[in-house]
Amino acid sequence: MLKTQKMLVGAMSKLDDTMVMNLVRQGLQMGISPYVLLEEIRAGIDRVGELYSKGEYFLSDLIMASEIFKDVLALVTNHQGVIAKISYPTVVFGTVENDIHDIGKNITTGILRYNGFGVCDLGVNVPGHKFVEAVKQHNSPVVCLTGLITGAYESMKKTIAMLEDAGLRSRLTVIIGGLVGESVKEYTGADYWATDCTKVVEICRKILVANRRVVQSS
Ligand code: B12
Repeated sequence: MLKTQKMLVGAMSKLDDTMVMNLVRQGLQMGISPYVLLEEIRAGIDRVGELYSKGEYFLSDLIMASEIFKDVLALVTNHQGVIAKISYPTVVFGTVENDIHDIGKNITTGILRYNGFGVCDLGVNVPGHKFVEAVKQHNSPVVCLTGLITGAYESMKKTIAMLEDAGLRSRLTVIIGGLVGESVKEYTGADYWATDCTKVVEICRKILVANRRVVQSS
């Protein structure tokens, strides 16, 4: 691992935004792959998550981490050559109706983006018909729903029913995240649930390869 990369993990886990941005710029100038740099940022974010779980970091630190991550993502995706590598279809993402929690959604959409997925982020408190419109517009194979309050489960169920009514459900995979579990998956009619934001990439890749929307490189 190059010195810049090692320093990047440390700067990210210390939430030193100036240092992170400088190191990313430096890395890009040195010709380090943006994906390698983003991987180091992710390792730094993992560290922030660990410190949060131990009670050493607070929610404001998680928010800070996701803000730094957004800035880095903007920087690297503007870097020549990265956009051309984006090869996966668009995933439609949103926090469902009546729910405004979006910290986890923002982290998860960021992770999808830097793994090469297009993301149509509909925001928070999103009514079902907006998901239907977005799936049609982007011809998306995957919809991701975030929900953290009990009321979100009903909204998820309604949204999935609307996708069914629109005739889109059979070609769609629906993944739910937030404060969810197997029983919420069953209740809402979703295909997968995950509370670990890194799982989403693995699930999406599997689905897209199975549906021949991308060809797996060996
Ligand atoms: C921060 C917070 C808020 C913030 C939200 C700020 C924001 N911009 O999001 C504010 C203060 C605004 C807020 C408001 C409310 N909140 Co609140 N909030 C929280 C809190 C403390 C943390 C949530 C959070 O951001 N966690 C950190 C993120 C990173 O975790 P995460 O969202 O789970 O996301 C992770 C994974 O789930 C995954 N993920 C997320 N989405 C997706 C999607 C997919 C597809 C996948 C694969 C993965 C994935 O990725 C993330 C990283 O791994 C929780 C308590 C808790 N312990 O969860 C309560 C909590 C969720 N809130 C709660 C409540 C009740 C409310 C309010 C109703 C309070 C009120 N009376 O007004 C309002 C809700 C208003 C509304 N209509 O939505 C309750 C919900 C209880 C319930 N079962 O209904 C909780 C559980 C607190 C509690 N114990 O009572 N809240």
